[in-house]
Amino acid sequence: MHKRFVLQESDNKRAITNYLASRQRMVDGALQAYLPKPSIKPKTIHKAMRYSVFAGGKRLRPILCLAAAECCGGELSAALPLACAVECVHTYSLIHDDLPCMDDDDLRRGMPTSHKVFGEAIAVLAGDALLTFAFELAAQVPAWPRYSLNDIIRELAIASGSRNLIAGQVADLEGEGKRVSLPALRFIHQSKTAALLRTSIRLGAMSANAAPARLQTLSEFGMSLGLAFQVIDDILDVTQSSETLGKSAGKDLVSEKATYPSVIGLDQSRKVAKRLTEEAHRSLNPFVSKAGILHQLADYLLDREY
Ligand code: GRG
Repeated sequence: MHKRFVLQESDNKRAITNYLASRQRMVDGALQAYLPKPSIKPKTIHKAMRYSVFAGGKRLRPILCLAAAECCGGELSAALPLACAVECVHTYSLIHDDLPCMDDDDLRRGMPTSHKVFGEAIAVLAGDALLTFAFELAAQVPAWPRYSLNDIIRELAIASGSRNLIAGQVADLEGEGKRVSLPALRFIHQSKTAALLRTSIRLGAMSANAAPARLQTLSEFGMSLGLAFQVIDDILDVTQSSETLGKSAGKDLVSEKATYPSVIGLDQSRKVAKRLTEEAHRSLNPFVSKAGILHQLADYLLDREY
């Protein structure tokens, strides 16, 4: 490979790593400020909420929300409550997914899971409280000329509800130990992963009062990116260690979960992830040059190791 190209590649990698670190700090600072303090009664629940939120997640959904707002010419401060709201929904889903009655996992974000630390009842309640808190956060944004507060709340509710996030979890649980077709697997990925990713991006765009055509473009980007993200998650489950992932690796195989590698094999899964990422890039064409950071995030996610 040409030396200049190698240099440029490592510069790009450094730039995106710095970008992610600075956005993570911004999101962490906002979550620190927004979440009820651990000294507020009942202390146990507020400690449990904070424990999982600050256990070390990548903050991918809030970062995408902020990036979409920026690409549409919006203010980061306007998108921040929504960015934090999607992270709260995401963290709730992880706490509940780890419960003994679901995936029964001991490790998440490199730390013992909520029910291991606080017990099952408090873990259920911490998840419930984070889901509810997400709506409290979303309800504090103003209306924008094109998007009412109803639109915002409805967007978050639909992505988190029984036709998306929960639909995916139900189909995932019901598919365990069974032969799952590729369309059924795509439905699981679309619902349990891509819908919330897409909504994170849409909420960012809505906070920038994006024109409907722009919102549609970003929805398509979010869906392809979300599907690619889950295929990569499936691949990492079989190729990486628990230490690298911060969660139990190889779990999908043990619980006989339908995944891309189990249905079409690792090589084909890598091709699918690449194709979906290319689709995500293509869907941004109408943005011409204004979506640079979204392109970079898509490439970063394809190459990620955890
Ligand atoms: C509603 C209980 C319930 C579950 C919904 C989201 C979910 C279904 C289950 C959680 C486990 C899982 C495999 C979700 C798919 C999405 C996904 C790959 C989550 C992990 O996201 P990352 O890698 O996690 O962004 P961090 O910890 O970095 O935030």
